[in-house]
Formats: sequence, C-alpha cells, structure tokens
Amino acid sequence: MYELHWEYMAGSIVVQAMLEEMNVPYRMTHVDMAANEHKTQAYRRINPVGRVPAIRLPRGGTIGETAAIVIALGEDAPGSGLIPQPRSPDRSAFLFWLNVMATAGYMTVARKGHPERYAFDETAIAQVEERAAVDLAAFFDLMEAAISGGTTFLASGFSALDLYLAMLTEWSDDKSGLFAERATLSQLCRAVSLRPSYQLAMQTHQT
Ligand SMILES: N[C@@H](CCC(=O)N[C@@H](CS)C(=O)NCC(=O)O)C(=O)O
Repeated sequence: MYELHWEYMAGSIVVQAMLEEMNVPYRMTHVDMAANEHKTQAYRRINPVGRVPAIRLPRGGTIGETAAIVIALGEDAPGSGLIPQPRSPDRSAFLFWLNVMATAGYMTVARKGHPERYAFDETAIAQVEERAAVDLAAFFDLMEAAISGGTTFLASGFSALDLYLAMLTEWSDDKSGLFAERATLSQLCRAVSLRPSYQLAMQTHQT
C-alpha cells in the first residue's frame, strides 16, 4: 500500500489527488511541520531533504519531491493517463512543464510564503517577498500562454500537470485577481476543481 506523508497546503494535494484518480489503496500520515516534525531524525530517514510530501511505494522505497512522486505514480498506473508514458508523443513536453512547475512555480510560491529564508534583515526580506510576487505573476502568465488544451494543460487531455498547476494557485492571496487576468488558467482550474479526486484532496489539505 502507498503511504503518503502529508502536510496542509503542500504538494501532497497533487499526490493525494493522483492516488484517488488511480483508485488504489493508500494511507495518509500527517507530518506536523508546526511542531518541526519534518526536521526530526525519524522524518529524515523517510525523506533526507526534510520536506513534505514523501511517499512509500508498494514496489519498495520511499521518495520525496512532488515531481518525482508524480512520475513514479504515473508509471505505476500507465492506464490512468495521468502521465504520458515513455516514448509517447507528449512525454518530453510533460517532463519539461512538470519541471518548470516544480522549479519556477513551487519554489517561487515557497519564496513568497517564506521570504525570511532568503535574506537576513527586514528590508531585504520585504524586498524578497515583493520580488517573489512579481515572479509568481510572471510564472502564471507563462502558464496562461502554455496551456494548450483549453481546460487541460496538454492538448491531448487531462494529466497530472492539471492537478499540479491548480495546486500552485491554491496559495494565492488574490485568486479572483489571478483568474480575472488569466481566462485559460481560470478555466483549467475550474475543471480541476470539479474532479472528485481534487475535491477530496483539498478537503484533506485545508486548515
Ligand atoms: N521541492 C519540493 C518542495 C516541497 C516543500 O518545500 N514542501 C514544504 C511544505 S509546502 C516543506 O516541506 N517545507 C519545509 C521546509 O522547507 O523546511 C517538492 O516539490 O516537493
């Protein structure tokens, strides 16, 4: 059985939604980051990087990093259509955009949410946060232009990229502004929000 180590409002939203889409049994283990559980020796044995999410796979082994988990799960369930399989025409574009979302997307969300981790004094911290907001807006503009299927990121249809992109919008403090200026992103996120898998993951992950 899969065991998902999760925290509120984390990449585990995507992972839980994928497990639901795959219709496989899984167990959820909460990592209490407020209590610094992710920094304990016990958790570092699960994910040496000390970040959430992480997942234990039925085939053996435990991995972290949301993008790596997305690929591992998609390969476990080739019939689910969640990721294009090796040698399929969409595979390279999928890997490219997944990595863009993981680096330019997730990491910018993290910088905006925790600017104190990127600078020492208060003025610099405020500037880091301001700059992260600018970079995040540019990231969502890039996504708006890159969505090629209307309500799905890939023209070929629904994939884990849709779940990942919708998850990145959940941290926004101005969702109506974000969507008002980006009609295609708005349509995609609406389609994702109607999926029972995503609805369940959001119920779990909202504080
Ligand atoms: N690159 C990681 C980022 C995960 C991440 O930063 N998760 C946050 C929770 S949303 C975390 O574990 N933060 C703990 C820390 O940075 O110390 C991924 O894609 O999964």
